[in-house]
Amino acid sequence: MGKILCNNIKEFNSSKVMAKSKYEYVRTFEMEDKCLQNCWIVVRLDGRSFHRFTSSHKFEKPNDKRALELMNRSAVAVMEELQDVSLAYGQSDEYSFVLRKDTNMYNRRQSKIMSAINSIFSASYVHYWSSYFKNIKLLYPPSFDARTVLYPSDQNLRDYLSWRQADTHINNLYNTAFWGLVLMKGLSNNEAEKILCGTVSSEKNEILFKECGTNYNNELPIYRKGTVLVRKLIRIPSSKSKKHVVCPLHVDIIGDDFWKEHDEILNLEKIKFNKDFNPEDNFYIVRNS
Ligand SMILES: Nc1nc2c(ncn2[C@@H]2O[C@H](COP(=O)(O)OP(=O)(O)OP(=O)(O)O)[C@@H](O)[C@H]2O)c(=O)[nH]1
Ligand SMILES: [Mg+2]
Repeated sequence: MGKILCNNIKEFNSSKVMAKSKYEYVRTFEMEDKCLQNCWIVVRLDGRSFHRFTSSHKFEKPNDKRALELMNRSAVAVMEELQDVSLAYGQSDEYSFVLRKDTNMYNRRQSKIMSAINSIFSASYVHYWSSYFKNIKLLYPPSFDARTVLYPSDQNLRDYLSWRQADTHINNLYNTAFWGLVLMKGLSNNEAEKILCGTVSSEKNEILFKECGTNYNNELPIYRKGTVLVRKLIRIPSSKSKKHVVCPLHVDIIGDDFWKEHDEILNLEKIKFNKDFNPEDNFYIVRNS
């Protein structure tokens, strides 16, 4: 029975190849959306209504480390699947993916690239949820919006990433001070908001230190800097061959140091061997390499 069905399918397919159906013309309605050559392609995802999602799932305030690590794991899944994503940067409920400017993935079709990234990321977020939120049930499916932006110069790309990291700093300093006043000092949300209204960074640092005894510089780097994911080759003590890994770093990406140390990214060179790699550091082995 199974064999007959199989033959039928074959016949149907070959006749389809020979004669185009009268419906074929609808393909011409598809829009050309090829990303301009020689530009960095950046896809940014952002959690949809995560204010609601995070409160429904009782995320810790102002930062829930489990949530950030789940975002990182989902972003690594994107890098495992799509080799031309050379760097990713994430904070809060957002992640940016940078594709090599010479990528030919999906013939550079914007909608294919963006939808593949969003789908791998969103599915992974659900898939890995229980590994990070062990006893917390996922109450409803989280979702993400996505946009694609092209950057024609290396400086534009660096400025884009600097913008996202500056945003991390601004938001995190505010949120740390706000929740410090509310959760540690017992102020109401309105009172905390009034105290912080119109303050500059140094004043927020001072309020945090004086009122809550918190030195902002001692907050975890993952909160203050976000996470940048880079590809490296490392030698793992238990294995003789070099392994392709993705390393999560919580470092400054605004200054030159990061770009000098990881110059293979902008120079479009091969993944570098990291001889200084500390086995104590976190890394994810890339499955599809
Ligand atoms: N408690 C907690 N909330 C978080 C954390 N990370 C993100 N959020 C929440 O997620 C929101 C993300 O901000 P937005 O993306 O501007 O807001 P949104 O509700 O997702 O709305 P849209 O993106 O416009 O759909 C923050 O305002 C927080 O409410 C976290 O670690 N802990
Ligand atoms: Mg959001």
